[in-house]
Order: sequence, then structure tokens, then C-alpha cells
Amino acid sequence: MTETFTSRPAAGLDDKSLLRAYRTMRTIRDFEERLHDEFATGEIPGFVHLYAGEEASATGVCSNLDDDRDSISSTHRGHGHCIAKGVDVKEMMAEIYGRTTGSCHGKGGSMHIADLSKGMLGANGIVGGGPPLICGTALAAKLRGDGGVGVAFFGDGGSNQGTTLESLNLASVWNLPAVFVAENNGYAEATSAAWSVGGGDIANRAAAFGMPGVIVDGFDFFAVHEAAAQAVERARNGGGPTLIEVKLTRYYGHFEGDQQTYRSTEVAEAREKLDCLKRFRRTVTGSGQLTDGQLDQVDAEVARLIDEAVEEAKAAPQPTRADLDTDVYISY
Ligand SMILES: Cc1ncc(C[n+]2csc(CCOP(=O)(O)OP(=O)(O)O)c2C)c(N)n1
Ligand SMILES: [Mg+2]
Repeated sequence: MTETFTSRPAAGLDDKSLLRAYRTMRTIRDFEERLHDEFATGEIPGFVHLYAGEEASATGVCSNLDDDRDSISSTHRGHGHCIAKGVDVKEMMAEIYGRTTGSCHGKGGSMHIADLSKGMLGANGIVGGGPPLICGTALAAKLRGDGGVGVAFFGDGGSNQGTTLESLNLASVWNLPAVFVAENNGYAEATSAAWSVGGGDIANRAAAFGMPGVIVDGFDFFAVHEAAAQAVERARNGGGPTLIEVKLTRYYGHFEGDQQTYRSTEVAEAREKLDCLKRFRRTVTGSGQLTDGQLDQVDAEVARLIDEAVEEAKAAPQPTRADLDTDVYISY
């Protein structure tokens, strides 16, 4: 049966870990809200899909992972996953602006940000493209025997792709150290998950593949962190894969420019009543573990970082024609 996780305040995390988690979520939020404004000026090339509202998912999961042995795959909505896995924020911003100082030298843009040194295999324009990659990295970790884990993030839409279902099966039969994180934000573009996801909750599908399936409140950092901690621990110790379904809401449209005629008041309500940053603050100040002053300081530092990231990205050079021939094969 599918288990539902509930929040346990602070979940044994020390002050430093709590501050780090808050900083990560705040950085994702500010990064995305700033991009929302900057995209409207027309200066950013290509498509941008914002992760605001979903911060507790990437942060709660990735706070259980190491840089060197653990890897993640992401989606078209990948900025939050990148930040949570430790990709440099200024390089990310430059990448989105298509500048040579970007994480992929300005040639990938929003949907292809990758940093293998951080175990971030890449955002991915192919819905359902990530899970097969993670079967590969999880198999590699299993062969290395270093306890490494692969985590695939995908959406409710991605959960219906054959690639995802095949990956769940492969991870099961090969007993791979993999964690599958279905971020169910209720929509695939404008299509409601209530209509498109057969069998009710995505986590129910885990039973068919003989792995644990859990449902987590995606507004609750602590619930996500704990569910992921158990799944990662199981994977590291040879217990095989887990499917975690994180229920959340995206605060912006499917892409920047989406008129969102398919929904009305749910975002305002989520921002007001459910927001993961507000909830985190209430929990850690209520328990006396952190003060409002400490969190306000993080807010100020992150605001400065994002200002600098945008300023530096705008001032950085664009790739030249000669750059077309590099980063293709061996100079990658
Ligand atoms: C294989 C494939 N099919 C269709 C698309 C077009 N597409 C891009 S995003 C998207 C919806 C994805 O929804 P979901 O997986 O729920 O992720 P979310 O956008 O909600 O984060 C679709 C259909 C694509 N990029 N790749
Ligand atoms: Mg979705």
C-alpha cells in the first residue's frame, strides 16, 4: 500500500543544515522570480519553465545526496534541481542568457544546464528522458560499489512516458540504487493530472514494479527530506529503488508566456496558505531552532547574489561563430 509521509519538525537536522536548506529554497525562489521579470523584457533567448513553488522537492531530495558519487537527472523545469545539486548560480544565469561564461558556454540554455562535476546530468527537453539515464548511472554506481545513488526527477506528464515505466521496471529487476521522484504539480502543460494519470496516485505504480511507493506533501521540506533520506539509505545499502510522488503546485505557467486559462485561484491560495518557504520559517522559528533574523540575513544575501548573477550575465560575451566548432565531440 502507498504510504503518505507527514512532517516531523526539524527531522534531526542541525542548525547549519537547516540554514543551508533554507538558503537553497530561497535561492531557487529568487532565481525564478527574477527570471520571470527578466524574461518579460525579451532579453532571454528560448523557452523558460519556472520551478517556483516546488522548491521543497528538489531541496528536500538533494540535501541527502553527495557531489561525487550521487547523480540526478532533471526535466525541462530544471533550474531548481540544478541549484539544489550545487550548480553555480552565476554560471546558470549566464547559461540562460546564452553567454560564454555559462555552465555550458552559452550553448545549452535553460533546458540543457548540466554540470557533471556536481553529478547534475542535465536539464532535459525530452519529457521522460531522465529516468533511463539514471538507470545507467545507478548501474555504474552499483558496479563501482561506492554506495552512489541515482535520482530521476520527472513530472506527472513524464510519469506516463514509456521510458519512465521501462526504467522503473529495469531498476527493479536489476535492483538498482535509484530513486524516482515524480513531481506531481497537477498539470502536463494544460492537461490535468486528474485526467491523464491512470490509476490515481502515481506512487501506486510502485507496487506493480515491486518497489516501495510513497506520497509526500511537496510544500513540506521536512517530509520530502525524510522520505528521500529513507529511499536514499535503502538504495545505498542494496535495498533497491523507490518511487516517491511529491504533490505540489507550480506558481507560474507551464512556460513563460502561458496564459493559464486552465486554472484560476489555486496559485494564490498555495502562495498564501501552503508556501514551502513560509512553512519552513514557521517551523524552525516556532521550535526555536533558528531566528527570523538569521533567515532574514539569508534572504538579503541571496537577493544580492541574484542581482549580481543577472548583472554579470548581461555583461558577459556571447559565443562567436568560431565557438560553433567547440564542445561538440572531444573538446566537450
Ligand atoms: C517526449 C516529449 N513529448 C512532449 C514534449 C512537450 N512537452 C514539454 S513539457 C510537457 C509537459 C510535461 O509535464 P510534466 O511532466 O507534468 O512536467 P511539468 O511541466 O508539469 O513540470 C510536454 C508535453 C516533450 N518536450 N517531449
Ligand atoms: Mg506536471
